[in-house]
Amino acid sequence: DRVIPQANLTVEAVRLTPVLIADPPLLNTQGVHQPYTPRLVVEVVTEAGVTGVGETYGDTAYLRLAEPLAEALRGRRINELNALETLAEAVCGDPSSVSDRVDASGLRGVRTADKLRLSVVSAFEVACLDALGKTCGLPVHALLGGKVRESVEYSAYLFYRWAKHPVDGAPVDDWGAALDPEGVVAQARRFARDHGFTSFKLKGGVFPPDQEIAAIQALAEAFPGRPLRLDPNGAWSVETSHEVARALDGVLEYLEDPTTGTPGMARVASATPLPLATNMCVTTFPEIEEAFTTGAVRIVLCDHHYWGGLRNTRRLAGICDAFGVGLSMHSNTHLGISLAAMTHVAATLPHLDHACDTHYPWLTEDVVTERPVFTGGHLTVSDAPGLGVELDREALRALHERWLADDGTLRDRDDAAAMRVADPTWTTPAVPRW
Ligand code: GKR
Ligand code: MG
Repeated sequence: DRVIPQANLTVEAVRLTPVLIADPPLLNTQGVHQPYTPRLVVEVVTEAGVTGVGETYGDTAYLRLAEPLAEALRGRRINELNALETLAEAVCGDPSSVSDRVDASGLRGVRTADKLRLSVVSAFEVACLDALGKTCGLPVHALLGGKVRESVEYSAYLFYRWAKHPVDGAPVDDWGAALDPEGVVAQARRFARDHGFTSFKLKGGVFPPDQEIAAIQALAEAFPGRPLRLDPNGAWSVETSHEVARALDGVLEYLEDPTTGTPGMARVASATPLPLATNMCVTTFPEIEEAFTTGAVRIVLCDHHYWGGLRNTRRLAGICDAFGVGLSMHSNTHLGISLAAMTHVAATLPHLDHACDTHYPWLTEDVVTERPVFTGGHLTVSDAPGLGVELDREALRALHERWLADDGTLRDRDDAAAMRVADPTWTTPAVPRW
């Protein structure tokens, strides 16, 4: 009776639910967030009736890859995780047929067909781990080898932003605008007050570099000694990056993706003692060698969505260790399912050297019944079976209905299109922008 019956591990059904979630008007170098952003919720149900959940990008291209994988998973076992990537390769078809329609923004690095598929696989892997954990009575971190910390630290993710979307009927919040150093510091103070964050990241690439340097200097004055990061998503030339690095050396904990491409990052890195970090030029295993051997980056921001799941994230962490490269964590707009997955994997990484990024505090909606609470900027690692989250079916239904009702304009993230609502002349800026 100590053996788990096979039926308890066999997948009976997989449900895919695309949703649209409210998103504030956060600015980045490509434009501004749309009023709603797509996410995909994946549910894996075993023959014993246990449901595991996962979450990934919800743009149409991801959904189209997820459909055949959902079909192919039926009858397989939730513990056969090493076969997931090969299964996806076999059944998802050639993702190059859909890759040109997704994430034109490039904020997540160059989007190759493989990356799209891995981002889809990640949600299935997390859902299987959740179901497996619930079946065995073990938390996901235990399935990954066990936690090495009781809580995971997150940073406040500061954005330049408008007070509201320039669209009638769009969701509104009470944050107000943040378009200058004072606004950024006020935003940081609210994050610190409400969630206890002591580490701060500013999304840059929005205003000319001098203004963003001034915002970081204002943060340094307001929060002396606290870790600060600036991330313009590759908006600057190598020369501009040198200037910013000179101005902020000793002020920043790290500078994230000042310029695009590994060779450019290596040129910036060679001229500054300031550590460079990336979630753009190292987002797949084949990209690691060049970046690490040329000294282009000292910190990689892992993201289990890009890398194909929690186990691949641990593999990445091992490679970083071997090269003496530090580890941090990247985020895009995401729900509580992914936040739980991020927290579990982060809890298992011995050399996670920096507070993780999360967009979560910007969100006013979720599909989990209990919203996680940050204390002192940390989330406690759950020891409940699986991820430790429960789906709020009513919320999931409502957010899915919003997706169904959309005419297609919001089903693919398009920050440039959202910007054009305010400025019809806006085109995605050429890189480098400054
Ligand atoms: O949400 O606007 C945003 C961010 O710019 C996001 O798309 C990036 O992927 O947060 C990300 C980053 O660190 O580059
Ligand atoms: Mg980044």
